[in-house]
Amino acid sequence: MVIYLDGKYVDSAEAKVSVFDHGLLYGDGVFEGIRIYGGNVYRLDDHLERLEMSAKAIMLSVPLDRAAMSEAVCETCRRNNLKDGYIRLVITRGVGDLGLAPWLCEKPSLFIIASKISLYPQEYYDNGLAIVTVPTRRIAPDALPSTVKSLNYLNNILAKIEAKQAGALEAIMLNQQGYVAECTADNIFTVYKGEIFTPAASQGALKGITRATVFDIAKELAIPMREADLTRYDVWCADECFLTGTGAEVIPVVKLDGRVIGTGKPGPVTDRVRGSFRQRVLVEGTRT
Ligand code: PXG
Repeated sequence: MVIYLDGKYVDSAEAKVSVFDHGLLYGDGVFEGIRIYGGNVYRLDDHLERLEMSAKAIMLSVPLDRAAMSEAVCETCRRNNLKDGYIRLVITRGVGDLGLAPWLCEKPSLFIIASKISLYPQEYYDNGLAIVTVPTRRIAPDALPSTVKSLNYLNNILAKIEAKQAGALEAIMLNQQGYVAECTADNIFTVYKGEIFTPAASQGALKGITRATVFDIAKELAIPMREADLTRYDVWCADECFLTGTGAEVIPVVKLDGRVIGTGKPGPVTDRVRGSFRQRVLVEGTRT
């Protein structure tokens, strides 16, 4: 495997960062997870824009401009002959000393991995996921904006451990007020009386690229959709529920906290959104 690392394409065995990198020492950095379908990088510009904004929010400079970044992503895919897979783009604060001070880190480090992805098993797309609500809360937006896709995923990881302990593959994280924020690596949606609802970023949701696609799909299919404050009750009593993420794409949820959602089978709105998503990824995207 060939990795892009700070301007060079190197073998994965040589792709190493320092133990003094603040990305490792403090989770000081930002990242993106991007998909490539049939040689087209899905919504690359949107991902690069989010990366730039995440970096701006933590006062980290992106080493390359948009065009050069785009080219580096495509070239990494080409060098690995990757047509379908998952791209991880990471910018760390770079090498510093053992103190927190980011201004002592001379230059940020940028690396790009173009690899395969492990998806949820197909049966969950066909039959839906059973998920749980976990005790670990989403970090409050006034502590760390949920819109920043940072290298600090520890609370999501704790939530993921709690999900596993409860026998679930994904989990709802609530915000400090007890409203549904999102899942550990996916945005969440409910369908109620023909309308789609999803928590706002102000409630602790990441502005997911797949989530943005669902807004576009809803518009195209003339399905009413809006952001709303959701409680667990709203999810238990929804007609349908689904999750979205770069890795998960669009996946139905049929149970939350032991309560069957709707009919207990993936619903018609979820199916339409999923169908439209599958179409879009095949035709949209930046050709590598
Ligand atoms: N919320 C959180 C907290 C996330 O980390 C999403 C929502 C969905 O956003 P996108 O832009 O992907 O539609 C994410 C996605 C994976 C994976 O394997 C995904 C994420 C992080 C790590 C792994 O799908 N972020």
